Amino acid sequence: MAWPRALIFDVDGTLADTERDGHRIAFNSAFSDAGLDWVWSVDLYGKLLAVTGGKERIRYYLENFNEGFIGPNDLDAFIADLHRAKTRHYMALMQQRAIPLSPGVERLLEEARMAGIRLAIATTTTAENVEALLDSTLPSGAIDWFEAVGAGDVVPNKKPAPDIYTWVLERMCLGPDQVVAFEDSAHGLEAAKGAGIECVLVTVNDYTAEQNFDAATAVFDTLGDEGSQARPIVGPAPAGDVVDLAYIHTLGPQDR
Ligand code: XBP
Ligand code: MG
Repeated sequence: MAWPRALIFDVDGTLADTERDGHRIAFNSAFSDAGLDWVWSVDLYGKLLAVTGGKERIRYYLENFNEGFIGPNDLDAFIADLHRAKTRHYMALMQQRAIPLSPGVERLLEEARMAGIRLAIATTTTAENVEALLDSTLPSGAIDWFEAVGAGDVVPNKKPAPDIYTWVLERMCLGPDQVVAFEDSAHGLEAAKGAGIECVLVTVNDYTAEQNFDAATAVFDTLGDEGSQARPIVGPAPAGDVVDLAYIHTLGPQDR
């Protein structure tokens, strides 16, 4: 199979449903440790997801939902400290195996590895969080399955900017027309498309199901797995009931 040469995965919401019961909980624990009475509810967190990146999200919260907070003089350092604590809490949650991979993710990763299709990650979350999630859900050393791990502050502009996808493509020496991106959100879709990746396959979750995915090549509830078929929201149904390499190949240029 000449196309695609690589699969590039977003992490949060795509590899696993980590926002509501992972990142949100870790933010709240960090706030509590710091003696702050901030509590990010499930609903509020949905609004805060308008901004990607944890440090950026804390700042957005202060500017839009907690304007009365009198912060320290060095707000950047304060936010960075809070965010480091949040990362520690998130990693601890992953060590407790708090969040499983989404249906079909491990199946598709294994299939791609067997077929020699290259794998990469393009995420706005922190690199340690990616490794902690993979360590808790896949065989040891699974981070090495991914040839490039584009994460967090490695680029100056987070999604919806295309920078993280461009960074990954450069590291893999691949063009945008040689890969498929997997995303769960409108921000992620915009980032991949902005980098010139036409084939973006979206799997939705509770926070992203109502977003606009008109620009996606296909939209599913999940990738589907044994006993739970992938339900297409946009695009053709896969012949084998799951999003597998045979199905992904049908989404690409047919002369390759
Ligand atoms: C998800 C995000 C991240 C996480 C928090 O990005 O927006 O900000 O919510 O991560 P993606 P950090 O779906 O691209 O993986 O706190 O580590 O920034
Ligand atoms: Mg995501």
